[in-house]
Amino acid sequence: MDLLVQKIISRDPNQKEFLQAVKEVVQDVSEFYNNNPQYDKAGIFQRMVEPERVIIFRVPWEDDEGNVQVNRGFRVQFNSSLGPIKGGLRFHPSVNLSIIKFLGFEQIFKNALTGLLMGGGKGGADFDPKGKSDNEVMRFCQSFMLELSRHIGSDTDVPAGDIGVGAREIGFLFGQYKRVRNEFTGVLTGKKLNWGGSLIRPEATGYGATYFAQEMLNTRGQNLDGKICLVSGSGNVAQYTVEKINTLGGKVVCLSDSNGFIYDPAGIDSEKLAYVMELKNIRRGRIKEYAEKYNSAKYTEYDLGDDHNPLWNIKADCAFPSATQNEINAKDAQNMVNNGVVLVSEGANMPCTPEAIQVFLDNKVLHAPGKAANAGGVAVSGLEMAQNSMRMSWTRKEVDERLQIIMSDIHKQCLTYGSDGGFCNYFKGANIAGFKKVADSMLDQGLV
Ligand code: NDP
Ligand code: 2IT
Repeated sequence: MDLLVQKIISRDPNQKEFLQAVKEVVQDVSEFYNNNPQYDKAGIFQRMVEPERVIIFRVPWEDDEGNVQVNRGFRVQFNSSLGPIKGGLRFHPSVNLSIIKFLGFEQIFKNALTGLLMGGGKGGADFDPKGKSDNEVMRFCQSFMLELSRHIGSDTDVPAGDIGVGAREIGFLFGQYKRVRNEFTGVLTGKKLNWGGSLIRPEATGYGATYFAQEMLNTRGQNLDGKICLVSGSGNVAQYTVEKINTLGGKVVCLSDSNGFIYDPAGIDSEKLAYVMELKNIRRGRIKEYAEKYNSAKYTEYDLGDDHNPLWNIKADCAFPSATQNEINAKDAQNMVNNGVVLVSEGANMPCTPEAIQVFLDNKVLHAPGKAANAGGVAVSGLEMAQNSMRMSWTRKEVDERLQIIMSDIHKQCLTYGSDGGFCNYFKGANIAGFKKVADSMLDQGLV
C-alpha cells in the first residue's frame, strides 16, 4: 500500500485534497486489503484511484452587461462498478480538479454504503453564483449543460446538487438537458416535486446526518434530547440539520457562512430557522443579518489570519460541520473536546483535517465521516431515480422511513467493520464496508 500511495502522489503531487481523501482510505483499509490478497492481485486499489473518465470543458457565457465570461467545467466519472455514476455538482470559485476528484472518490464509497446501485462521481465549475442575477445563472447553467449533456444520461451518469447548486440550478440544468436531448428522463436528481423530484430530497442530507447522530448516541444509551449542538454553514445541509435536531429535542446555537458565524445561546427555533431559509434561499443574503434581526444572537466576522475557527470553541455536546472541507483543524478539534463535545456527525464532505480526526479518535469521540453521516442525500437521490423509473412517487412518510432504514443500516455496517473493544472507529468501519462492496464488484467484473 505504501508503494502504491507513493505512486499516486508522484502522479498528481499537487492534488492535495484528493491525496488527503486517498490517504484516509488507505490508512483504514490497509490491513483488510493485505489480508485479502485477491484484491492486490487484481490491482483493485490501483484501478480505484484512477477515474474511469475525466471531462474538463470550457463554459462560455455572457453576463448582464454583455461581457464574455469563461469558466471551467468538470465531470469526474470515477467508478461505475455498482451502477450508473451518481454524485453532485459544485459551483464555487475554489473548484478545481483536486477538489472534484476528492469528492468523486469519497462518493464511490458513500454510494456503496447506501446499498443502492449507484457508482460514484462528481462535477462542477469554478463559477461563483454569489451576486449573479437569475438570468446570469440560467445562461451559465445552459452553457454548462450543453457540453455536459453529451456525457450523462439516466443510465450513465446522474448529477445532482452540492455547494452552490440547489433547486434553481437543477431546474435550469434539467430544462437545457431536455431541450438538447429531446427527452424527459431522470437524468438529474434534486428536481422540484412537480417535474419529477422526490419528497424529502431537500431535507435528506441534514435529516440523515441527524438520524446517524441519534444512532451513534444510542450506542451509549443517550439521544439528542436536551443536547446543545453546533452547526456550521447555513445552506441546504445546515438548514435541515437544524430542523431535525429541533424535532428531536436538541438546541442548535450557531450557524455560519464564509464570512462569519452567529452565536445564539437562546437556540435557533423553528421561527428563526424559517427566517434563515428565507434569508439564504430566497433573498440570498448573509448570515450576519440574523444577528441584526435577533438580539439574542451575536455575529463574529472571521479573521482569515486566525489559526482556528472560533465557532468550534463554543461550549456544546454535539457538532454537525455542514459547510465545507477542512473546516475543523487539530486546534478546533482540541477546543471541541475541551468544551465537552462527545459527537461529531459530518454533514459536509471531509470537514476534518487528518490531525483533527486523530484528536477525536484519541478522545473516543463518536465521530462519523461524511461518507456515512451525509449519505442520506445521495440515498434519497437514489430513491428519486427509482421513482422516476417507475413513473410514480412515494409519500413523504414512505421516503422518510426508507431514509431512516438506510441510515440505520449504514450505522450497522460501520459497527461491523469498525468496532474494537467497545469503541467504534466509524471512519475505519465506513471505509472498509464501502471498499469491500466496490472491490468485490470490481473483482467480479474483470479487468476494466
Ligand atoms: P450550500 O451551497 O447550500 O451551502 C453551503 C454553505 O457552506 C453556505 O453557508 C456557505 O457559505 C458555506 N461555505 C461554502 N464554502 C465555504 C468555505 N470555503 N468556507 C466557509 N463556508 C463555506 O451547500 P450544501 O449545504 O449543499 O453543502 C454543504 C456541505 O455538505 C458540502 O461539503 C457538501 O459537499 C456537503 N454535502 C451536500 C449534500 C447535498 O445533498 N446538498 C449531500 C452530502 C454532502 P457562503 O454562502 O458564504 O458560501
Ligand atoms: O456529496 C453528496 O453526496 C451530494 N452532494 C449529493 C449527491 C447526489 O447525487 O445526490
